[in-house]
Amino acid sequence: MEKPLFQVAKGEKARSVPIWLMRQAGRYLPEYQAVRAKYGFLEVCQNPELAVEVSLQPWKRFGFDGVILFSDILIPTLAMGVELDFNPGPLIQKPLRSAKDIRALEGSLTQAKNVFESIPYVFQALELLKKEISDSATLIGFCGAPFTVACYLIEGKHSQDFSHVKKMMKESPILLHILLDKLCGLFIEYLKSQVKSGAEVVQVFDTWASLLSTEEYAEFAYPYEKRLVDELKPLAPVILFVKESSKFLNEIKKMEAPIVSIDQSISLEDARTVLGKEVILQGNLDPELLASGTKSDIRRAVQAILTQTQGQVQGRARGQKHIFNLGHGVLPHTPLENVSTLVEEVRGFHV
Ligand code: 1CP
Repeated sequence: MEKPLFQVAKGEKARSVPIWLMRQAGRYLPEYQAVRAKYGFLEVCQNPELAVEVSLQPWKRFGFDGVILFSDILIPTLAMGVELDFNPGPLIQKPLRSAKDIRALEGSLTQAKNVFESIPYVFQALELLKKEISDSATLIGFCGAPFTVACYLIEGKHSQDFSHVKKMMKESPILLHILLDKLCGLFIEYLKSQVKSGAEVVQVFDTWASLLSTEEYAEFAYPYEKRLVDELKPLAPVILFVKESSKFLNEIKKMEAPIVSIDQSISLEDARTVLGKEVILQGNLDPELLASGTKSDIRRAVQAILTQTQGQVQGRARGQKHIFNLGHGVLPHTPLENVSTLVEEVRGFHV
Protein backbone atom coordinates (compact mmCIF):
# COMPACT_ATOMS: atom_id res chain seq x y z
CA MET A 1 0.00 0.00 0.00
CA GLU A 2 1.20 3.52 -0.76
CA LYS A 3 1.99 5.65 2.26
CA PRO A 4 0.85 9.29 1.81
CA LEU A 5 3.62 10.84 3.91
CA PHE A 6 6.37 8.93 2.12
CA GLN A 7 4.79 9.70 -1.27
CA VAL A 8 4.52 13.42 -0.64
CA ALA A 9 8.03 13.49 0.88
CA LYS A 10 9.34 11.98 -2.37
CA GLY A 11 7.49 14.65 -4.38
CA GLU A 12 4.74 12.30 -5.60
CA LYS A 13 0.98 12.86 -5.47
CA ALA A 14 -0.91 11.16 -2.65
CA ARG A 15 -4.58 10.40 -2.03
CA SER A 16 -4.68 12.52 1.15
CA VAL A 17 -2.79 15.26 2.94
CA PRO A 18 -0.37 13.51 5.31
CA ILE A 19 -0.18 14.62 8.93
CA TRP A 20 2.20 14.04 11.81
CA LEU A 21 3.22 16.38 14.65
CA MET A 22 6.58 17.40 16.01
CA ARG A 23 6.82 16.16 19.62
CA GLN A 24 3.76 13.97 19.01
CA ALA A 25 4.95 11.61 21.75
CA GLY A 26 5.34 13.08 25.19
CA ARG A 27 3.84 14.67 28.22
CA TYR A 28 0.35 15.56 26.89
CA LEU A 29 -0.36 11.80 26.50
CA PRO A 30 -1.52 9.95 29.67
CA GLU A 31 -0.05 6.69 28.32
CA TYR A 32 3.35 8.44 28.03
CA GLN A 33 3.05 9.73 31.60
CA ALA A 34 2.27 6.18 32.75
CA VAL A 35 5.55 4.93 31.20
CA ARG A 36 7.49 7.89 32.64
CA ALA A 37 6.05 7.20 36.12
CA LYS A 38 8.02 3.93 36.00
CA TYR A 39 11.11 4.85 33.97
CA GLY A 40 13.42 7.83 33.60
CA PHE A 41 13.58 9.70 30.28
CA LEU A 42 17.07 8.36 29.43
CA GLU A 43 15.98 4.84 30.35
CA VAL A 44 13.13 5.09 27.83
CA CYS A 45 15.50 6.39 25.13
CA GLN A 46 18.06 3.66 25.82
CA ASN A 47 15.68 0.70 26.00
CA PRO A 48 14.50 -0.24 22.47
CA GLU A 49 11.26 -1.89 23.64
CA LEU A 50 10.27 1.16 25.72
CA ALA A 51 11.32 3.60 22.99
CA VAL A 52 9.18 1.64 20.50
CA GLU A 53 6.19 1.59 22.86
CA VAL A 54 6.33 5.36 23.38
CA SER A 55 6.96 6.10 19.67
CA LEU A 56 3.83 4.13 18.76
CA GLN A 57 1.52 5.70 21.39
CA PRO A 58 0.48 8.78 19.37
CA TRP A 59 0.11 6.69 16.20
CA LYS A 60 -2.15 4.18 17.92
CA ARG A 61 -4.29 6.90 19.47
CA PHE A 62 -4.59 9.33 16.54
CA GLY A 63 -3.55 7.40 13.41
CA PHE A 64 -0.89 9.86 12.25
CA ASP A 65 0.79 9.18 8.89
CA GLY A 66 4.24 9.34 10.46
CA VAL A 67 5.91 7.68 13.43
CA ILE A 68 8.95 9.55 14.73
CA LEU A 69 11.56 7.66 16.70
CA PHE A 70 11.30 8.51 20.39
CA SER A 71 14.69 9.88 21.42
CA ASP A 72 16.29 13.29 21.86
CA ILE A 73 18.69 15.46 19.88
CA LEU A 74 21.30 15.09 22.65
CA ILE A 75 21.37 11.26 22.55
CA PRO A 76 24.13 10.98 19.89
CA THR A 77 26.42 13.09 22.09
CA LEU A 78 26.50 10.07 24.44
CA ALA A 79 28.53 8.39 21.67
CA MET A 80 31.24 11.00 22.24
CA GLY A 81 31.36 10.55 25.96
CA VAL A 82 29.26 13.57 26.99
CA GLU A 83 27.79 13.10 30.48
CA LEU A 84 24.13 13.86 30.06
CA ASP A 85 20.94 13.91 32.09
CA PHE A 86 17.42 15.35 31.62
CA ASN A 87 15.28 17.39 34.01
CA PRO A 88 13.11 17.69 31.93
CA GLY A 89 15.40 19.46 29.41
CA PRO A 90 19.02 18.38 28.79
CA LEU A 91 21.66 18.87 31.52
CA ILE A 92 25.33 18.57 30.58
CA GLN A 93 27.71 17.73 33.45
CA LYS A 94 30.73 19.52 31.98
CA PRO A 95 29.69 22.33 29.62
CA LEU A 96 32.20 23.02 26.83
CA ARG A 97 33.63 26.49 27.29
CA SER A 98 37.32 26.37 26.34
CA ALA A 99 39.68 25.07 23.66
CA LYS A 100 40.74 22.40 26.18
CA ASP A 101 37.14 21.18 26.65
CA ILE A 102 36.61 20.96 22.91
CA ARG A 103 39.96 19.28 22.27
CA ALA A 104 39.11 16.66 24.87
CA LEU A 105 35.88 16.01 23.02
CA GLU A 106 37.76 15.64 19.75
CA GLY A 107 39.46 12.53 21.11
CA SER A 108 36.11 10.99 22.01
CA LEU A 109 34.70 12.00 18.64
CA THR A 110 37.37 10.03 16.83
CA GLN A 111 36.40 7.02 18.91
CA ALA A 112 32.72 7.71 18.29
CA LYS A 113 33.18 7.27 14.54
CA ASN A 114 31.26 4.08 14.84
CA VAL A 115 28.09 5.64 16.16
CA PHE A 116 26.23 2.48 15.20
CA GLU A 117 28.08 0.50 17.87
CA SER A 118 28.23 3.27 20.46
CA ILE A 119 24.48 3.79 20.83
CA PRO A 120 22.97 0.59 19.35
CA TYR A 121 19.60 1.05 21.08
CA VAL A 122 18.64 3.86 18.67
CA PHE A 123 19.05 1.62 15.64
CA GLN A 124 17.47 -1.40 17.32
CA ALA A 125 14.42 0.75 18.12
CA LEU A 126 14.16 1.85 14.47
CA GLU A 127 14.37 -1.75 13.21
CA LEU A 128 11.63 -2.83 15.63
CA LEU A 129 9.47 0.16 14.69
CA LYS A 130 9.81 -0.61 10.99
CA LYS A 131 8.54 -4.14 11.62
CA GLU A 132 5.62 -2.87 13.71
CA ILE A 133 4.35 -0.23 11.29
CA SER A 134 5.52 -1.78 7.98
CA ASP A 135 3.23 -0.30 5.30
CA SER A 136 0.84 1.55 7.62
CA ALA A 137 2.90 4.64 8.39
CA THR A 138 6.16 6.34 7.45
CA LEU A 139 9.09 6.00 9.82
CA ILE A 140 10.82 9.31 10.61
CA GLY A 141 14.36 9.57 11.94
CA PHE A 142 15.93 12.80 13.14
CA CYS A 143 18.90 14.65 14.52
CA GLY A 144 19.54 18.10 15.94
CA ALA A 145 21.51 20.46 13.73
CA PRO A 146 25.08 21.12 14.93
CA PHE A 147 24.30 24.69 16.07
CA THR A 148 21.35 23.69 18.29
CA VAL A 149 23.19 20.76 19.88
CA ALA A 150 26.30 22.95 20.37
CA CYS A 151 24.08 25.45 22.27
CA TYR A 152 23.26 22.78 24.88
CA LEU A 153 26.86 21.52 25.03
CA ILE A 154 28.19 25.04 25.61
CA GLU A 155 25.48 26.39 27.94
CA GLY A 156 25.01 23.09 29.79
CA LYS A 157 21.22 23.51 29.85
CA HIS A 158 18.37 25.59 28.45
CA SER A 159 19.36 29.23 28.66
CA GLN A 160 17.41 32.47 28.58
CA ASP A 161 20.15 34.47 26.89
CA PHE A 162 22.68 31.90 25.56
CA SER A 163 25.45 34.17 26.80
CA HIS A 164 28.22 31.55 26.63
CA VAL A 165 27.36 30.69 23.03
CA LYS A 166 27.30 34.36 22.07
CA LYS A 167 30.63 34.92 23.82
CA MET A 168 32.21 32.03 21.90
CA MET A 169 30.75 33.32 18.63
CA LYS A 170 32.40 36.70 19.22
CA GLU A 171 35.65 35.74 20.95
CA SER A 172 36.57 32.36 19.51
CA PRO A 173 34.53 31.70 16.36
CA ILE A 174 37.14 29.21 15.13
CA LEU A 175 36.66 27.11 18.24
CA LEU A 176 32.91 27.10 17.67
CA HIS A 177 33.48 26.06 14.04
CA ILE A 178 35.68 23.17 15.20
CA LEU A 179 32.87 21.97 17.45
CA LEU A 180 30.19 22.44 14.76
CA ASP A 181 32.30 20.61 12.20
CA LYS A 182 32.84 17.64 14.54
CA LEU A 183 29.16 17.44 15.41
CA CYS A 184 28.24 17.65 11.74
CA GLY A 185 30.46 14.67 10.87
CA LEU A 186 28.93 12.66 13.71
CA PHE A 187 25.34 13.54 12.75
CA ILE A 188 25.89 12.61 9.09
CA GLU A 189 26.97 9.12 10.21
CA TYR A 190 24.11 9.05 12.73
CA LEU A 191 21.43 9.84 10.13
CA LYS A 192 22.94 7.49 7.54
CA SER A 193 22.79 4.71 10.12
CA GLN A 194 19.18 5.62 10.90
CA VAL A 195 18.29 5.26 7.21
CA LYS A 196 20.07 1.87 7.09
CA SER A 197 17.99 0.82 10.10
CA GLY A 198 14.66 1.71 8.47
CA ALA A 199 14.07 5.48 8.73
CA GLU A 200 12.33 6.51 5.49
CA VAL A 201 12.39 10.28 6.00
CA VAL A 202 14.74 12.27 8.25
CA GLN A 203 14.25 15.64 9.91
CA VAL A 204 17.00 18.03 11.02
CA PHE A 205 15.96 20.27 13.96
CA ASP A 206 17.75 23.64 14.18
CA THR A 207 15.63 25.15 16.94
CA TRP A 208 18.16 27.64 18.30
CA ALA A 209 19.28 29.02 14.95
CA SER A 210 16.40 31.38 15.83
CA LEU A 211 18.90 33.21 18.09
CA LEU A 212 21.02 34.27 15.16
CA SER A 213 21.10 37.33 12.95
CA THR A 214 21.01 36.66 9.21
CA GLU A 215 24.80 37.07 9.01
CA GLU A 216 25.39 34.75 11.97
CA TYR A 217 22.96 32.22 10.51
CA ALA A 218 24.95 32.26 7.26
CA GLU A 219 28.16 31.63 9.18
CA PHE A 220 27.25 29.24 12.02
CA ALA A 221 24.09 27.38 11.01
CA TYR A 222 23.60 27.31 7.24
CA PRO A 223 26.85 25.58 6.15
CA TYR A 224 26.32 22.68 8.57
CA GLU A 225 22.62 22.31 7.76
CA LYS A 226 23.58 22.27 4.08
CA ARG A 227 26.23 19.57 4.60
CA LEU A 228 23.68 17.39 6.41
CA VAL A 229 21.05 17.96 3.72
CA ASP A 230 23.50 17.34 0.84
CA GLU A 231 24.82 14.11 2.36
CA LEU A 232 21.41 12.70 3.26
CA LYS A 233 19.16 13.71 0.40
CA PRO A 234 20.48 11.07 -2.01
CA LEU A 235 19.46 8.47 0.61
CA ALA A 236 16.12 9.75 1.96
CA PRO A 237 13.86 12.82 1.82
CA VAL A 238 15.18 15.41 4.30
CA ILE A 239 13.00 17.87 6.24
CA LEU A 240 14.74 21.01 7.50
CA PHE A 241 13.18 22.65 10.56
CA VAL A 242 14.57 26.01 11.63
CA LYS A 243 12.59 27.83 14.31
CA GLU A 244 11.62 31.33 13.13
CA SER A 245 12.86 30.37 9.68
CA SER A 246 10.91 33.19 8.05
CA LYS A 247 13.86 35.52 8.57
CA PHE A 248 16.24 33.08 6.84
CA LEU A 249 14.09 31.95 3.91
CA ASN A 250 16.28 33.56 1.26
CA GLU A 251 19.28 31.62 2.59
CA ILE A 252 17.27 28.42 3.00
CA LYS A 253 16.12 28.61 -0.61
CA LYS A 254 19.77 28.26 -1.71
CA MET A 255 20.15 25.06 0.28
CA GLU A 256 17.69 23.15 -1.91
CA ALA A 257 16.40 21.06 0.97
CA PRO A 258 13.59 18.89 -0.42
CA ILE A 259 11.21 19.66 2.49
CA VAL A 260 11.14 22.80 4.64
CA SER A 261 9.16 22.99 7.88
CA ILE A 262 7.59 26.41 8.39
CA ASP A 263 6.46 27.88 11.71
CA GLN A 264 3.31 29.90 12.31
CA SER A 265 5.01 33.29 11.96
CA ILE A 266 4.55 33.25 8.16
CA SER A 267 1.84 31.81 5.92
CA LEU A 268 2.69 28.79 3.80
CA GLU A 269 1.67 30.84 0.78
CA ASP A 270 4.24 33.55 1.57
CA ALA A 271 6.89 30.93 2.36
CA ARG A 272 6.24 29.32 -1.04
CA THR A 273 6.60 32.68 -2.77
CA VAL A 274 10.17 32.86 -1.48
CA LEU A 275 11.08 29.16 -1.64
CA GLY A 276 9.56 28.39 -5.05
CA LYS A 277 7.20 25.83 -6.55
CA GLU A 278 9.30 22.72 -6.20
CA VAL A 279 9.88 22.62 -2.44
CA ILE A 280 7.59 20.53 -0.23
CA LEU A 281 6.34 22.55 2.73
CA GLN A 282 5.61 21.19 6.19
CA GLY A 283 3.55 23.02 8.81
CA ASN A 284 2.26 25.28 10.17
CA LEU A 285 -0.61 25.29 12.71
CA ASP A 286 0.20 27.34 15.82
CA PRO A 287 0.87 24.88 18.72
CA GLU A 288 -0.66 27.40 21.15
CA LEU A 289 -3.88 27.44 19.14
CA LEU A 290 -3.96 23.64 19.25
CA ALA A 291 -3.47 23.79 23.04
CA SER A 292 -5.89 26.63 23.87
CA GLY A 293 -8.22 27.11 20.91
CA THR A 294 -11.81 25.92 20.71
CA LYS A 295 -12.77 23.14 18.31
CA SER A 296 -14.08 25.66 15.82
CA ASP A 297 -10.86 27.75 16.08
CA ILE A 298 -8.89 24.62 15.21
CA ARG A 299 -11.18 23.62 12.33
CA ARG A 300 -11.05 27.13 10.89
CA ALA A 301 -7.25 27.32 11.14
CA VAL A 302 -6.86 23.90 9.46
CA GLN A 303 -9.16 24.94 6.60
CA ALA A 304 -7.22 28.18 6.15
CA ILE A 305 -3.93 26.25 5.82
CA LEU A 306 -5.36 23.58 3.52
CA THR A 307 -7.03 26.14 1.30
CA GLN A 308 -3.65 27.80 0.83
CA THR A 309 -1.89 24.56 -0.08
CA GLN A 310 -4.63 22.52 -1.73
CA GLY A 311 -7.20 25.09 -2.81
CA GLN A 312 -8.38 25.42 -6.34
CA VAL A 313 -7.05 28.37 -8.33
CA GLN A 314 -9.08 29.09 -11.44
CA GLY A 315 -10.26 25.51 -11.53
CA ARG A 316 -6.78 24.00 -11.19
CA ALA A 317 -5.74 22.27 -7.99
CA ARG A 318 -2.61 23.83 -6.56
CA GLY A 319 -1.21 20.38 -5.94
CA GLN A 320 -0.26 19.03 -2.60
CA LYS A 321 3.38 19.54 -1.87
CA HIS A 322 2.41 19.81 1.75
CA ILE A 323 2.81 17.75 4.91
CA PHE A 324 0.48 18.93 7.65
CA ASN A 325 2.23 19.64 10.96
CA LEU A 326 2.46 22.29 13.67
CA GLY A 327 4.76 25.30 13.50
CA HIS A 328 6.71 23.77 16.42
CA GLY A 329 6.23 20.90 18.90
CA VAL A 330 3.01 19.85 20.69
CA LEU A 331 2.78 21.72 24.02
CA PRO A 332 2.44 19.61 27.19
CA HIS A 333 -0.91 21.24 28.14
CA THR A 334 -2.58 20.31 24.82
CA PRO A 335 -5.97 18.56 25.37
CA LEU A 336 -6.28 15.19 23.65
CA GLU A 337 -9.62 16.08 22.09
CA ASN A 338 -8.03 19.05 20.32
CA VAL A 339 -5.53 16.73 18.66
CA SER A 340 -8.43 14.44 17.61
CA THR A 341 -10.26 17.43 16.13
CA LEU A 342 -7.15 18.43 14.20
CA VAL A 343 -6.63 14.96 12.71
CA GLU A 344 -10.34 14.63 11.87
CA GLU A 345 -10.37 17.97 10.07
CA VAL A 346 -7.27 17.18 8.00
CA ARG A 347 -8.63 13.69 7.15
CA GLY A 348 -11.96 15.20 6.11
CA PHE A 349 -10.34 17.38 3.46
CA HIS A 350 -10.67 15.85 0.02
CA VAL A 351 -7.84 16.50 -2.37
O1 1CP B 1 9.46 13.12 29.76
C1 1CP B 1 10.09 14.18 29.84
O2 1CP B 1 9.94 15.00 30.77
C2 1CP B 1 11.11 14.50 28.77
C3 1CP B 1 10.67 15.59 27.85
C4 1CP B 1 11.32 15.33 26.48
C5 1CP B 1 10.73 14.64 25.41
C6 1CP B 1 9.37 14.02 25.37
C7 1CP B 1 12.62 15.67 26.08
C8 1CP B 1 13.65 16.38 26.85
N1 1CP B 1 12.83 15.23 24.80
C9 1CP B 1 11.70 14.59 24.34
C10 1CP B 1 11.52 13.90 23.05
C11 1CP B 1 12.01 14.57 21.84
N2 1CP B 1 12.85 15.65 21.75
C12 1CP B 1 11.70 14.14 20.54
C13 1CP B 1 10.90 12.87 20.29
C14 1CP B 1 10.13 12.64 19.12
C15 1CP B 1 8.86 13.45 18.96
O3 1CP B 1 7.79 12.99 19.43
O4 1CP B 1 8.91 14.49 18.29
C16 1CP B 1 12.33 15.02 19.64
C17 1CP B 1 12.29 15.03 18.12
C18 1CP B 1 13.06 15.96 20.42
C19 1CP B 1 13.88 17.03 19.84
C20 1CP B 1 14.39 18.11 20.69
N3 1CP B 1 14.86 18.04 21.96
C21 1CP B 1 14.57 19.46 20.23
C22 1CP B 1 14.28 19.97 18.85
C23 1CP B 1 12.83 20.13 18.60
C24 1CP B 1 12.14 21.27 19.31
O5 1CP B 1 11.07 21.00 19.89
O6 1CP B 1 12.61 22.41 19.22
C25 1CP B 1 15.09 20.19 21.31
C26 1CP B 1 15.43 21.67 21.32
C27 1CP B 1 15.28 19.28 22.38
C28 1CP B 1 15.87 19.59 23.70
C29 1CP B 1 15.00 19.10 24.79
N4 1CP B 1 14.97 17.81 25.22
C30 1CP B 1 14.00 17.67 26.21
C31 1CP B 1 13.41 18.94 26.41
C32 1CP B 1 12.32 19.23 27.41
C33 1CP B 1 14.04 19.83 25.53
C34 1CP B 1 13.77 21.31 25.37
C35 1CP B 1 14.49 22.07 26.42
C36 1CP B 1 14.60 23.56 26.10
O7 1CP B 1 13.54 24.24 26.03
O8 1CP B 1 15.71 24.03 25.91
